[in-house]
Amino acid sequence: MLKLLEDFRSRFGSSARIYRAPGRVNLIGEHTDYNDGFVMPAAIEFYCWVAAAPRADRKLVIHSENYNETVEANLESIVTAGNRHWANYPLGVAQALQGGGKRLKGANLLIHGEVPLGAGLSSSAAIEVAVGFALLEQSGLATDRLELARLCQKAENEFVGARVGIMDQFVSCHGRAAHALVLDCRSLEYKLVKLPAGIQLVICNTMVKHEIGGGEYNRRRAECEEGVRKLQTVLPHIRALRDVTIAQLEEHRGLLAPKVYSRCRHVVTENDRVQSAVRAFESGDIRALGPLLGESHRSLRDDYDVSCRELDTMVDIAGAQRGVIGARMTGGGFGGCTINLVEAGAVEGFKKSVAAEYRSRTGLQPEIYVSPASNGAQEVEVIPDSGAS
Ligand code: GAF
Repeated sequence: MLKLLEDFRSRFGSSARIYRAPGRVNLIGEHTDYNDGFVMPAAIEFYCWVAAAPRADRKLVIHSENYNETVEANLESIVTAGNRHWANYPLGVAQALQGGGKRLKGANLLIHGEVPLGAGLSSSAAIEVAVGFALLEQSGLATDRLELARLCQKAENEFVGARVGIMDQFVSCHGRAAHALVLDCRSLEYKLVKLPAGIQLVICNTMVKHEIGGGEYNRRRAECEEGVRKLQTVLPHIRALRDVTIAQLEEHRGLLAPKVYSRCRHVVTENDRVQSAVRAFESGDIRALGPLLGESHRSLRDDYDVSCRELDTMVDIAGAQRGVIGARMTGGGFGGCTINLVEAGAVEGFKKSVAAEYRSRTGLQPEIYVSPASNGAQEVEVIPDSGAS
């Protein structure tokens, strides 16, 4: 990250401190976070990096290396940078932090994101959390990670306009090397699950992102909310799909439109699968994860309807490879990536044959990443003589 410091000096004429926050891959528990349910993500070793130094005034000057563009804002009155503009993420976070009572100081920020964009690996949470962490530290304010995750989610909900759940921001703040998190998205209590040493997380990028994604995401949320409203007429105690059992859903199926029933069935069964996956990790029964990941994918494909041909093809190819414990789509869907649990000794062969077969079946060249689970947001000390890059 010496390069980021050098770039900062030539752009802003001063030294800087460096912060980073990771993207994530979700092992299981998809589209459950905004239903008060359970998720099992891990932070990955792809980060958004932020170099930051204070300013004497109350301005933010933010340069993105990825977009080669600078945006300025006045902390007294932050306004949107325009529809779908990258700067809405950092600006929204500044706004949310101040709205949460944090008096921020002016700062120069240089941002370098290495989480692949639009791949479902949460480049947006990474930039939000990295900027939020940097702004708090630069302003001399204590960083409460739970509060930071909540405010970053608020920024994305209200400033960017995407009704995402808390999973991505939470794991970008709380990730732990070599572990996945099991998060209860209602209480926001979590525990760490150690990932077995002989298993690697292999992420296959289909290299497609279908445009319908954003609108469909909000539509799925609305369908879940409709399911809850209808079920509340007979189950008044429920607050979210998290509170519904599969037996209750089947009993009251007649109250729901067929599509809404399917959406609810995905969420209810997916929450159960997360619990089964926790037991499999904790008891060391890693093989049990295979069927759970497979069922999760089919449920997302058939009941929740958020997969696509490329994701299905990638999962299908992976399932036939040697040393694969399990495979499924990961993240919001409509393209993006799959997560594959692969025995360490089989990873090189897996990468080669999956890439070749995916290319021949789709005409697309996939990217395949192998990432250990990483730590959440932190300041990074750069020691000039260490050869750190
Ligand atoms: C996206 C959202 F940002 C998350 O909150 C979550 O809902 C996920 O899709 C689906 O599990 O990443």
